[in-house]
Amino acid sequence: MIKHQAGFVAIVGRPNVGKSTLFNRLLGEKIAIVTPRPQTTRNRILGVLTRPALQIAFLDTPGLHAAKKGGINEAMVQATMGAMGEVDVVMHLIEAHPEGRVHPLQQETALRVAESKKPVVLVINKIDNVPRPRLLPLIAAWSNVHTWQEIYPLSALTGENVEGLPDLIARYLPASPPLFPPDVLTDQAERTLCAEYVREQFMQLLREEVPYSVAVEVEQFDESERAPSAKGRGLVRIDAVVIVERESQKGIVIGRGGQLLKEAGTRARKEIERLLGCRVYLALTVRVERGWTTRPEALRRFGYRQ
Ligand SMILES: Nc1nc2c(ncn2[C@@H]2O[C@H](COP(=O)(O)OP(=O)(O)OP(=O)(O)O)[C@@H](O)[C@H]2O)c(=O)[nH]1
Ligand SMILES: [Mg+2]
Repeated sequence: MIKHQAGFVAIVGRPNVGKSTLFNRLLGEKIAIVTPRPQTTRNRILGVLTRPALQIAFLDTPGLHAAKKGGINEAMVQATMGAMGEVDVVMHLIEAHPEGRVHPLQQETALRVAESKKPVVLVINKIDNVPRPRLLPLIAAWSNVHTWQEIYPLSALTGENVEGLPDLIARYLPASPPLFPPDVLTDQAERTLCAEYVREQFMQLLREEVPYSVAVEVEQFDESERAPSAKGRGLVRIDAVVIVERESQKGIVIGRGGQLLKEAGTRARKEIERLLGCRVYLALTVRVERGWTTRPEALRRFGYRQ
């Protein structure tokens, strides 16, 4: 009989290295939101990959960075450190330097991850940015930083070399029956995913510090007409609130003549329709919650803090 393996794997690394892109690609679904901005992911997200003799529970995590005490950034780093403590294997993602070098900040984070005392697979992402002759010297440079269990180059964006990663990780997972039923993909509720899809659009459309002051809460998720009927496809009605932390940010989020709010709403609605597989009516309102990014109870409410 083939032995079954299962375990938890945390995907960690500096902000913006492509953790969520890889997480989604491994799972074949868009569960975590992805933007070109650092610090997009704010909480840890479970995604389960189920294969015939292997189940890997991946945890996508917020980026590791030097965070100020007491606010959302510290909570984000704590979420990542906590995840590292709970898993069988840590997958440390770095982004390939186009010149084939190890960046000092990356090295610092890498050594912090090495302290987890867990088996660490170093994944070099974004190899689509690296001229091929630079790749081997880059792998050699990283193997000098620490004795990693494995060094594995790939591109989460193009999918190059991603396919072999689960089997490589499996070498470090225990023999175990599956940890989740085979149909479980994530621990994120549909309404949470919808809130994240809305936040993704504001992360993309807003500038400077404003995207970091935005949280999104789904207040109503009405599925009463979700089932397709003789009249046509089903419909889900969603009321979501876009929360900012300063009065002056409200107007920015709404935009001139309501343009920005409308654009974000339209884009998010299309994505949510794809996710839910039905029509979606999405109503967005904007609310100010002064200084929410530094208030523990607000961070808890949004799921950014335990
Ligand atoms: N060229 C290239 N870009 C990539 C690759 N993987 C991710 N990206 C891009 O890198 C940016 C950040 O990707 P994310 O997946 O959000 O990165 P992250 O590590 O989850 O970021 P945080 O959640 O902010 O810590 C996005 O613009 C992605 O499209 C890759 O393999 N190649
Ligand atoms: Mg992310």
